[in-house]
Amino acid sequence: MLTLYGHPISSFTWKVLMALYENDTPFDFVTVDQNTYTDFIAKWPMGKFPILLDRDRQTMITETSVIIEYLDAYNPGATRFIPQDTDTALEVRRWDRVFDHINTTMSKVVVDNIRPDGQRDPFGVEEAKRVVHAAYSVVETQLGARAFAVGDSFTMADCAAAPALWYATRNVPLDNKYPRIAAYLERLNARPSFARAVTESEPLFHMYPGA
Ligand SMILES: N[C@@H](CCC(=O)N[C@@H](CS)C(=O)NCC(=O)O)C(=O)O
Repeated sequence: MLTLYGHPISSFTWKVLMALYENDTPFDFVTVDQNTYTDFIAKWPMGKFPILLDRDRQTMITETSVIIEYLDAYNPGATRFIPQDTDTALEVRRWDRVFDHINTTMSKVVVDNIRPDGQRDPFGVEEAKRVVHAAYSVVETQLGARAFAVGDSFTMADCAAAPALWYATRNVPLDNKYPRIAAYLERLNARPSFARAVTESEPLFHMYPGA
């Protein structure tokens, strides 16, 4: 049995939820909060979530990209996240990294909004926005006429893209400069696996100023 430790409004948790929902993979969900934090941090002192526990195989997997590769290897379903072709697989991993980079960089902008006066970092925020715009521009070029981030099929890169772009575009707006990203995000928003992760978390949006 699989158990995912995460938080319903965490963008990296959405990335893995999307992969689980794509294939209707059964799992239990543990919300990382004040009640479960001690247990979570004992399991993974790095404190980064989500993490996945596979009790049948008595193993713990951390890092969202590794979790999704793990699901693809040990719990495969109709949606495959890593293509068989080596070169296409490398492209998927490369764009997965780009979208995770957007995700992490965007969170600097969000976190700054909730810092107390006097502890904000305007230079760091401007630099983060510059990096996100640079990433938008390479993603815009990459998308071209594609429906998905890499090749013709949905992959792990799209699992990374959906939450990263959903949150990033609310905090670093596209400003009508990236029409392919806007259209791609609409397609991702309409994907049932992602729509489900977002809808389920809506009651908690008030907890996160960037949502
Ligand atoms: N590289 C990690 C990033 C995970 C991550 O940053 N998760 C955020 C939640 S969206 C987190 O754990 N934040 C709490 C913290 O950094 O202490 C992964 O892909 O799993």
